[in-house]
Amino acid sequence: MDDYTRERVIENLDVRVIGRDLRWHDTLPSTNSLAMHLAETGAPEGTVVIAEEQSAGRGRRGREWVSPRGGIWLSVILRPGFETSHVPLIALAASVAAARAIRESTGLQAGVKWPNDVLVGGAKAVGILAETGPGAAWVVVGIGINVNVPRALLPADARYPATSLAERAGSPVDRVRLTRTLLGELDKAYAMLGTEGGAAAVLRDWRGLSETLGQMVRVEGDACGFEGRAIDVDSDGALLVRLPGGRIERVLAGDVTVRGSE
Ligand code: BT5
Repeated sequence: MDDYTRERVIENLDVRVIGRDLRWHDTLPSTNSLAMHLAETGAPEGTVVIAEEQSAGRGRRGREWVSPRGGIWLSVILRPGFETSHVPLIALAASVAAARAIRESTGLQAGVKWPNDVLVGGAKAVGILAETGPGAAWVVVGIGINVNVPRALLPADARYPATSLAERAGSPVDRVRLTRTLLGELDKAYAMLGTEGGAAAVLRDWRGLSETLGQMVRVEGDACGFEGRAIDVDSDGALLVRLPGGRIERVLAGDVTVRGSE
């Protein structure tokens, strides 16, 4: 296994905000849960919580996130000064940052899938969970990357196939380099979001890495399911899906399976 330590991750780390304070744990129930508690009790923006393993990792909608040793499991505390309607863009920006970091540090062709997964070879290598405090006083962005996680430990769901970077690369991946690159990319993306025109730039980057747009998709929302062609993301991060009759649905939350380009 690679030599994954706090000291090696923070050595001369060149970041403006994200990763200024790095809390490292061997095992936690969930880095998001601890980061939310820290955010509630005043931890500064940019604080990052890392665990080498999570015993109760969480996905969206109360789902489980499998997080054994060998992965990168981290959460970032943000205190965005901008409108709450931009909060979904933070998760999109995080998926762009994760895809870029994977490309830069491994050469693998990572892409993004709406709402905020990162895929490698069409399978999910990264999951992102953004959770918002009262009045959007804070946002915790949790990122889980299957780096050197053995294939056998990942869930086997044919609709949402999972993969690890080591599986795709054919050899173990250096988590120190990937974590450092990820924190740097997150720092840049978050700084950009706060600037004039930054939201549009994040959406442009997301479109450029997207494996969802142009595809026929099935959307499962809270109360409904339908199929159509994913045509774009809206300025608030909603997925725009054209139904067979031509009507366009805006999807703000839900799960998407890609049916192909036909
Ligand atoms: C996500 O949810 O993809 C968000 C995952 C966020 C995980 C990070 S790790 C650090 C931080 N601390 C936490 O507690 N969470 C965050 P969702 O889109 O709902 O996907 C969950 C589904 O993905 C599950 O129902 C499984 O089918 C599948 N799954 C579970 N573990 C997986 C894994 N390690 N790799 C790929 N797929 C997985």
